[in-house]
Amino acid sequence: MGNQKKIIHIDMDCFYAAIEMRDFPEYQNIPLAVGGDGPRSVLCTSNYQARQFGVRSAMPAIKAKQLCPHLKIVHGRMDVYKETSIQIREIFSRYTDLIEPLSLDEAYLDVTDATMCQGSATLIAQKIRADIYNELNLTASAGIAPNKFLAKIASDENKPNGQCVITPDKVANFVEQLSLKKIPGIGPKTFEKLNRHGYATCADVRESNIRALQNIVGKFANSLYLKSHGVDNRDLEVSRQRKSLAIETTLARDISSQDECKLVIDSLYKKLLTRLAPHSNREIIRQGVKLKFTDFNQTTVETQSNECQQALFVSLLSKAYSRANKRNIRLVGLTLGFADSPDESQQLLLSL
Ligand code: TTP
Ligand code: MG
Repeated sequence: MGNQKKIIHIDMDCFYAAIEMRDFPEYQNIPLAVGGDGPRSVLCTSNYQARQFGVRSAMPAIKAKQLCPHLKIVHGRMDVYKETSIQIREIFSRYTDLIEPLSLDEAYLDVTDATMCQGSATLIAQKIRADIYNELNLTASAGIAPNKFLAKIASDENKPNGQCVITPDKVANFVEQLSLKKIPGIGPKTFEKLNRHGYATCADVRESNIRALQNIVGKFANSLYLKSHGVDNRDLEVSRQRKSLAIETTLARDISSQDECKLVIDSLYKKLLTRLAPHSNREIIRQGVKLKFTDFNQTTVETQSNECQQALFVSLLSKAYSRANKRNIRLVGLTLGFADSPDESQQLLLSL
């Protein structure tokens, strides 16, 4: 079907714990949890080694210690987790503009119209996970499916450091055997209630009808019925779109001529075009060049522009370079400014 969406759900593996293991190698081969270790504190998360002992998120630290006496519990560093989350989102934005973050460590991406990787959502997910691993030294898992509901369930299938694709032709099969407790919104109590009425999997729900379900789960019945058929029509709730795209490089050695700067601009320009590809629907309104000098002062020259032109960057460079006053250059950067996109309601009107 031509109107099938391609949604990727990315979820970092034992996110807080993985960051602690990355930054403190002494935690790498021991069961580790993040949280308070006081008598009343609960855990935020734990690494996979600790999970083998039954240690879980939101578990009281005392109970976790009973299950795993040599568990090391460290305090969280929220500032580092937030900073890492921003870095992860920057990686997502290389592939699409349509990103819905759900928490610090997970997001939906809509890559239906993406052109990278020949439009293959599976390959895009692989590249995103490789970028995260190579640049941040962390692993992520991904689910790829025609909607948000299935993508989220899929990202959990091959955790940690794995991915799972549910192509449209596999949806029916996949939901058939899906346990109802995997459906977001069904907690342990609701699951038990459904069980008592004879519902354990999506197949059981499919054989039933909405009225019967309403008697058990009330107004959740509709959504449960649709989900059991693998249907979820929710669009992404996209976060505020980026206003600009910037790319820069700190030079291996300081340079002292405009010609050398121009060579750097030529190579940055090529990279900028690659980074621009996922944002091809955005209207360009500005171009800019940034130079940082050996004394760490920097200057930026910008001008209005409605396309990404190499020659314009070169002429902006001349102007920026004229401010060097014999200082050498240590960093060169290029920026593009975007017009605000019409918001969703306007887009809807435009499409009518
Ligand atoms: P999750 O993605 O639920 O868990 P996780 O990334 O630690 O592990 P998994 O590999 O199973 O995805 O949550 C992301 C982070 O949010 C987690 O590292 C810590 C924090 N968190 C809490 O602080 N309390 C909680 O109860 C949960 C579930 C998560
Ligand atoms: Mg996670």
